[in-house]
Amino acid sequence: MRAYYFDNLPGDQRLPHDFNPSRPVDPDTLQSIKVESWYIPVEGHEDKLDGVAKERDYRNRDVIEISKNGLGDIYEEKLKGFYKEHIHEDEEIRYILQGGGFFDVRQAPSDQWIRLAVSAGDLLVIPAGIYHRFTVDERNLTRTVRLFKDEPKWSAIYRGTESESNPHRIEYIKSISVAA
Ligand code: KMT
Ligand code: NI
Repeated sequence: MRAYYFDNLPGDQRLPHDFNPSRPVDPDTLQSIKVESWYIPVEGHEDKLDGVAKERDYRNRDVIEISKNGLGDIYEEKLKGFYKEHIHEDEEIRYILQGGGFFDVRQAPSDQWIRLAVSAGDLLVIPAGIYHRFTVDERNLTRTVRLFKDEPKWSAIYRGTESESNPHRIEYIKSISVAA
């Protein structure tokens, strides 16, 4: 996984949006906003992924293919939805099987976007309460395992007044201020 500051320029969300020269984000910065990642080669990943799932109490999972093929007519609409800034009340855990994409996460308190470029083998954990969004890249394909603590339910809370007062948002902000 590569992490760098998003260039904030208009244009296709599927393009890298890397500054020139690039402004990489170091592991300490990712740690300070509670983003975690591992690399597990896809070939023979099952046991290792099961290990992480067991250790962190992720009891459910499904596989989703974000592509024209996988989603058909709703592909473009889904892409727009994933790219709308939101939070969740649980961690977002993704293991990329094929293709890749970009998870953009907001660094607090500066509110700068950090772009996480993921490809096959990347396991990414985005904490509850962090503002983020997702897009496929120019490959137009992300096949990913979604891991869940409980039932595979997934609701997004879009950024606004309500998200700001959400207890998981407040808890997240508190947790990163103490850690800093
Ligand atoms: C989310 O909530 O941001 C997503 O599930 C993105 C799609 S999974 C790569
Ligand atoms: Ni999300």
